Amino acid sequence: MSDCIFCRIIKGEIPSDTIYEDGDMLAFRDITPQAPVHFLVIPKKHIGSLMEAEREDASLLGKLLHKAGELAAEQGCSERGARFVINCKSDGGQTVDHLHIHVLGGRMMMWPPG
Ligand code: DGP
Repeated sequence: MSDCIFCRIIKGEIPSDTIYEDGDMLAFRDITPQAPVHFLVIPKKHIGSLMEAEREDASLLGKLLHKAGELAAEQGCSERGARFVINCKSDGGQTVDHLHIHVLGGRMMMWPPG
């Protein structure tokens, strides 16, 4: 999608601090980090939100989650853990309409969310 910020990051039109890339996905540091470790894992396929994902996307979603866990460990969160967040639509606090998994770590997270 040409006007989607994350699609433009995938195409290299907007620079990002990339920590992982393969044919299916990209992981890069969040521009407004909320924790010492804060990166996003996104599919290269434009999917507006988790609730727009289709059944045929199930395998891709699994790959994204698995890689998010692996990267969290690589980024130093293996012992103390991390928070994995998918904001969805307005009530969920989603501001960029391209499915993304937030990975936050390096500090204790609060619960419940505000
Ligand atoms: P959400 O609110 O769940 O839709 O989170 C979107 C996140 O995307 C937010 O934490 C900030 C981040 N973000 C927005 N624009 C950019 C950008 O151009 N570069 C990077 N690295 N992150 C961005």
